[in-house]
Amino acid sequence: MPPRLEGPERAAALASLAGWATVDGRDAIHKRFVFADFNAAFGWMSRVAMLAEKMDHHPEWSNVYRTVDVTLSTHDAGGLSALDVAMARAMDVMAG
Ligand code: H2B
Repeated sequence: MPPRLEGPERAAALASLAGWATVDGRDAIHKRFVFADFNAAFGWMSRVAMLAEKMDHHPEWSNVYRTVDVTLSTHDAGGLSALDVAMARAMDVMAG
């Protein structure tokens, strides 16, 4: 498990992510994805789920119709790590 991101490395990683915001009260990031419809949302979740298994790194997320709220944090590290940044980037790419 990678260490928590800190200092300038953390700031640079956060600045490089579009639409992701830090979460109040914990070291995590959040983004709301809104898709065309439920099928697009759930299809994306399925593809992300397969990647998450491959990475052994899993999002906290919830889905309502075409909206998916995602929070990323590395539980084993107690905060944000490079794995969360990699997962955030992959999610953005997969969302198109
Ligand atoms: N996902 C996330 N987001 N953080 C973790 O620390 C984590 C995980 N740890 N998925 C993995 C699974 C760990 O529990 C297993 C045992 O490798």
